[in-house]
Amino acid sequence: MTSTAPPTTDELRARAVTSLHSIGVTLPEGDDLPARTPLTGEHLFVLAAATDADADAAIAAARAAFLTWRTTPAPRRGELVRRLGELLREHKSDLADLVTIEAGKIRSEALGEVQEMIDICDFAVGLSRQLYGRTIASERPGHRLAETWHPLGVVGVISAFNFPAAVWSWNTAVALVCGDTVVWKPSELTPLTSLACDRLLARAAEEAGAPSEVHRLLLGDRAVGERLVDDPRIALVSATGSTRMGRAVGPRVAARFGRSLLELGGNNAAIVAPSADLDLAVPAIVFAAAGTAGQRCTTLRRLIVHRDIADTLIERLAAAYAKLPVGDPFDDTTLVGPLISAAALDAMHEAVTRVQAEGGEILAGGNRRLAGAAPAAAYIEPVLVRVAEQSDVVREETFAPILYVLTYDTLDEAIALHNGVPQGLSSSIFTRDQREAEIFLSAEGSDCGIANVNIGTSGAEIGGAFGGEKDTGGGRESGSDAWKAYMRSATNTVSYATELSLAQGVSFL
Ligand code: UN1
Repeated sequence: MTSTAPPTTDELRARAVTSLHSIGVTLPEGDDLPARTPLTGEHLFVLAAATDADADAAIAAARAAFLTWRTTPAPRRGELVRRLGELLREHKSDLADLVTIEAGKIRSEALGEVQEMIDICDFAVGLSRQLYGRTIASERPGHRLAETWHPLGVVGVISAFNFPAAVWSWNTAVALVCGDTVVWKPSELTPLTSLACDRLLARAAEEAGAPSEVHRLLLGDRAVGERLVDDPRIALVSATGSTRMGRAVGPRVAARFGRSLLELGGNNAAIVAPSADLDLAVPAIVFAAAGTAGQRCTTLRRLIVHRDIADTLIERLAAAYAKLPVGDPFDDTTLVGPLISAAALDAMHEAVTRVQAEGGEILAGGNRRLAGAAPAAAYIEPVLVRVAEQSDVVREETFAPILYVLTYDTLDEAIALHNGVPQGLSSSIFTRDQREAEIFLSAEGSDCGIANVNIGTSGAEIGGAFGGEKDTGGGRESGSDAWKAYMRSATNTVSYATELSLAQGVSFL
């Protein structure tokens, strides 16, 4: 396969300017925060990072806004999110352009990311009328027990480059209807997308009559994130990123009794059983492993295949990998765009070298592409590699398109391999055997927060709760009842009796 070269940096800059203008963004010009594109690896603009004083002012403004926002009726709060969803529909293409330019996603996945934002806005608008608490039967006559959900405070959102817009929207749309305000520290690799999201929300607030301070954006590096982590005015820190980052964030927030919601690394696996429908499994596996250039936290990184079908499946996968178009993500025929940076490419090379030294056999991929046309960019063919055992390198998350193939003989063995890694985000089994599928989904099966049957590990819908166990951090975002993390509950005991009665049969006075 030949690779289509990306547009020039000047062309990408012009395209970014068109999208930013259409959305209404004015760039904060400065000299300390470069906005770059992985398509060419070059700088587009240099922006200004937030200072410590900016961070302090943003947190103070969001805290002050919380005091009024929390008493705004939830369905009214939903109107703000509804307007945001409408603006996202209107600017879907503009925002997707920025996602492609900054994160390197192919067009279809960039549009999918914005669709995911629209979906969560719809979900959150519905939720704004469904923040239900339970009524509980009291043990005492003339008493009523109830659970009430109240807004929590300012939510600090720390997000990663790979979903530069959608992860913000999962947190922000839900937090806003829950009555919280938000201060956002996006990845320093995707400032333009963040500015566009912030602007769309500011416009939605203006048009919906909500205070603009319900949301504050802080561009900058790790130090800005640390401000959010340590500031007692931030009630909840919702952080997406590496396990290393989560290990630093979790204890620091806990030390001040703040709440954290961590969505960290994954090392997602799929088991392919002998009865699997391979016509379904092959494209599902290739999308999950090579899609987004292997840079989703839900990316499929380990394939655990029954020995009887291993050769057949490997042959089919290797053939599909050999045909994967790698190159310009704006080209409609491309399926794999660039890695985010040269450092990501180095990490990928290092992992592949280690696994080869252990006897791993490269079955497909691994060649660099477009090194002449875009020398500062990191285009690479996704790698398929057969390994004999689940060694340390296989047990680590390398944020790149490497799929390790392991074989198994019994389902017990497959599940043990599957769960034998530190992370626990997403998982799947391909089988037509209902018993196997149910065992995989049961308490003795997958230990992940997401467990699928006959569909890959990535590309979860927003309606379910999203997150994982073990080193993935334990948080749940997005749908289902994940909203409860953004609120505080109060248990109310109300007596309408004429005589005092104490619980547990205690008598006094
Ligand atoms: C992430 O990679 O941080 O399930 C989020 C998925 C997407 C979200 C991924 N809906 O792959």
